[in-house]
Amino acid sequence: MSEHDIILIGAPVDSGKRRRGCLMGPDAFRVAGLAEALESLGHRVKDLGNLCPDPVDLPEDPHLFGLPETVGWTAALMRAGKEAAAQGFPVFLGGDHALSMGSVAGVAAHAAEAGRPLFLLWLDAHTDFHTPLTTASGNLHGVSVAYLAGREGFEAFPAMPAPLPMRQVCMIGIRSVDPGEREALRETEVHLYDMRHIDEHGIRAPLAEFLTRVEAANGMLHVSLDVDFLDPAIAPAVGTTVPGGATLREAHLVMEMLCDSGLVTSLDLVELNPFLDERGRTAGVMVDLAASLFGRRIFDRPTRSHA
Ligand code: HAR
Ligand code: MN
Ligand code: MN
Ligand code: MN
Repeated sequence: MSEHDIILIGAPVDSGKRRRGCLMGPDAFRVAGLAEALESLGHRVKDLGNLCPDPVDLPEDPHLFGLPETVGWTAALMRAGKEAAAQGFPVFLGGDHALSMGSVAGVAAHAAEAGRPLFLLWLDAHTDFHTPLTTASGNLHGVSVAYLAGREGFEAFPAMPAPLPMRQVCMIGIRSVDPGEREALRETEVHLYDMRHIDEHGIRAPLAEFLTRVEAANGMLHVSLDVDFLDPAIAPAVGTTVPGGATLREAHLVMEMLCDSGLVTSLDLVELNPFLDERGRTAGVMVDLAASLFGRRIFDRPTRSHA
């Protein structure tokens, strides 16, 4: 993989759900040695430090948790993401998954200006396809993909500058879907691979198929990696553990294939709650996965090994 100008953007978003702790995520990634790992792979790394949410003049919504703060984060991250995408390879250090409304929207705005389609790889136990109107929990980390797709119910949020066609979205690792999400997803052209699909066919085939489509479209590719994509046995530091997740080997293969493809242009590392970690173990796994995405490998192989 070629060298990148990597821009680390701390996004200590903790307003997307009730259980606190993700605000410590960006610093846990730093302490676990993310920048050093990426530099050792030959990349230039600039850490912008942690962002703050924009102040917004909006009342709380009794049905939703942390709406004004989450709207403020979306605005701030959208701006920062658009700017960083024009300068290098943004890596958003979360922070809970509500941050992806801003990060992906910003990158999408950049892609639209560059005249390229943006594809989104959502590595998660959850589909995060609720809207503020359908969520039962009121937790806004569960609505990010719906916002990015331009679904209704987001009037309080900044307008999504370039809504993503769902056929450009691929979800892998899915194993917790609410009825409202399932129904809404059925109406879309999302490429969705649940854990049963992975068990039956392996993780390589669906990812290779998606990467082929990204390449054929000359697309940009944003990867959003939720800690709970991984099995809780290897990644306990997340508030919404779901058993039966990706193994360490599956996750590394995904990252190595993404690296070989040369197609990834931005990345979120989200939902790490260091308060729930065991001696920094989960933060370490996430840093290792990021290193695989940026070129760490056991031996060199021909590039484009997914083709
Ligand atoms: N679907 C559930 C809800 O809306 C759980 C969402 C959990 N989301 C995350 N990120 N942890 O994927 O409340
Ligand atoms: Mn998520
Ligand atoms: Mn999740
Ligand atoms: Mn390819």
